[in-house]
Amino acid sequence: MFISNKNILALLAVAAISGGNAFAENPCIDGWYADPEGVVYGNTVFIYPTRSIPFHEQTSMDCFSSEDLVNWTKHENIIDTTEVKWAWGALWAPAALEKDGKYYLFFGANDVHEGEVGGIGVAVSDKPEGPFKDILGKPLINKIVNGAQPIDQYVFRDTDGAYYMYYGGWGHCNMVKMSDDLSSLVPFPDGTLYKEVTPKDYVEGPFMLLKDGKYYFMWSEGSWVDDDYRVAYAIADSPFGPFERIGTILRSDASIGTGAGHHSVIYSPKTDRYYIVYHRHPLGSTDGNARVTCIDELKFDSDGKIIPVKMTFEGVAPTPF
Ligand code: FUB
Repeated sequence: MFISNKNILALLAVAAISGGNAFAENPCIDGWYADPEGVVYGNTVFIYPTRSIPFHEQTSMDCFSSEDLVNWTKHENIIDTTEVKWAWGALWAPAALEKDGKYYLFFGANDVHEGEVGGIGVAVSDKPEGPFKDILGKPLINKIVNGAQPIDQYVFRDTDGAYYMYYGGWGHCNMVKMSDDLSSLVPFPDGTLYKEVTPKDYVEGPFMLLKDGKYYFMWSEGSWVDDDYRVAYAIADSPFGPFERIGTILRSDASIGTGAGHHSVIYSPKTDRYYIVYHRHPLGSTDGNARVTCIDELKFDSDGKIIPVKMTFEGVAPTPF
């Protein structure tokens, strides 16, 4: 009997979910990678991370693709600072999405401070794995508004087709509305361009998940170099909040890894399961940049609350998308 690759994958997924042992392993990709943005394009999952290497060497980005969360293909140098003329270094924390057949990559550059060039940029490609071209030739957001460093953007498509970007470091989170071509900001109905939506204890790394009509807003707290780095969340009825902190969903586990945070969430419609893609420090590491990318399952209780994540070494079962 002929069994296609797709059927083998589905069989493996069922076997693993029902007690088999063909799991993915954590870290799920080799190398020092942080701030992973997981995105599903068709039946393929992409991870866009920061290269967590010495600061002045963070001048390029790689991405990774997989059809099962177990086997990953590396796509090297999808964008670098020779393409982004205004960026001299520190390409951080990408956000990726597809719109109208084009693949957009947002990123932070230069660890920008007041009066400097840098901030959030936007690039585009015909393919998810790049190469990406800088669209504007300058930052999309350069200014420090409401105290928020322009880094760690996440771009969210609401049910009415509006695109919002949540971003911000230094303990402040802003929300902006994006133009149709995702290359400029447009005012909210009240004429403002920036709305501060900072939840209690927020530090950086915002992420939004729409599930069952509720807006699950998540963020990282603490310092990313320390063991107390963690992820917390709120649930709101609107993308504008208010975002009332409910609790911590990801944190250090002294038997698995420390400083777990800056995450994203992906959903497999084929298994109806959610997965958290995040970074953590390996046990015993002392270098703040020693960060690896991992995937574990994200589960909800019967009230829709997020159950704190159990980090693992074995990772998740083979999963089709
Ligand atoms: O990787 C560089 C910075 O570290 C990110 O922008 C922050 O979110 C933190 O993870």
